[in-house]
Amino acid sequence: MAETHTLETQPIQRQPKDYRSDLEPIWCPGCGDYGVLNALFKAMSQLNLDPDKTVLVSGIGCSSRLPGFVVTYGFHGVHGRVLPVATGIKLARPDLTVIGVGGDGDGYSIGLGHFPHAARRNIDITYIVMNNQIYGLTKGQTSPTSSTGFQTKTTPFGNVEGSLNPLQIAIVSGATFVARGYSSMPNQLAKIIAEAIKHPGFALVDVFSPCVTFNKVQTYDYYKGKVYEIPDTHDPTDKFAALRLAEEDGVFPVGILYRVDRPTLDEQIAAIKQQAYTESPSVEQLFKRYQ
Ligand SMILES: Cc1ncc(C[n+]2csc(CCOP(=O)(O)OP(=O)(O)O)c2C)c(N)n1
Ligand code: SF4
Repeated sequence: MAETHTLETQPIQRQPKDYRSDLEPIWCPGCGDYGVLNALFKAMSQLNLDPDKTVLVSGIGCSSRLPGFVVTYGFHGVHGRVLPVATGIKLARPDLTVIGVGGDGDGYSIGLGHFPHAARRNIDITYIVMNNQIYGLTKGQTSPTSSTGFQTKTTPFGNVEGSLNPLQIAIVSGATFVARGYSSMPNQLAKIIAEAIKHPGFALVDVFSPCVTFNKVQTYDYYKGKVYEIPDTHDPTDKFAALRLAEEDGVFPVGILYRVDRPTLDEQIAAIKQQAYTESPSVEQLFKRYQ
């Protein structure tokens, strides 16, 4: 009698290591981006994401190398252009999980024009920004999140500019999920990233990710005692409470600051497409309309 084979009916539970590609990260030893990568592996495993249905999109920078280290589809794009590329992918293929990654220079300087628009459109993507408050890849210039007074190669006498607050910009622009993580708290960061990916809508996860080579101010020691977990008593639907948390200076709340529900861009576009297919007039009717 021929041997019978039963089809695998149980979904495979992927482990964090299953998402690791053959490419070894070339970040400096101690770079915070390793913690972010590990947290992402954990989050992907917690959600059992299918690599064939997941796309990582990045710009340019040390942090933007991340898609190469993960077994998913990846798009290493142009500096500052994570969000338009990610938006296009999500609109073309709403069935995919789309995750944008990059640095604070990439996202909040050259890419800032795209940031409030992705937030207000509420496109269903997750955007993880590895915020080291400096340009790492180009060897240590100030970024928009660099602190005032910060001495770098471009600001040898100290940075005279104020720093922008990405969490507040995201909240006031209409993002429906806004969180902060810390690369040295990978378990908490993994939970935040998993919640962000599950969230239907634009989800920002800004992550403190120290640059050990060029940022000698915002170091691991600097964050010690300053980073604290947002207490359960915080109501993440309270916009003003979220803005106040984001405003805190000298101490840094990590966790989910803001989370609300609103229709996403991709579901609204899909509905309009459906309407256009079912209600579109014939060519003859269109000609008549313009006669
Ligand atoms: C259009 C364009 N402008 C400038 C650059 C040079 N450049 C490459 S990476 C980078 C900044 C990277 O800093 P950040 O995004 O903070 O990432 P990090 O390297 O710190 O992870 C810059 C200015 C570029 N590649 N393309
Ligand atoms: S230069 Fe900084 S950001 Fe780039 S890999 Fe090294 S530590 Fe990380």
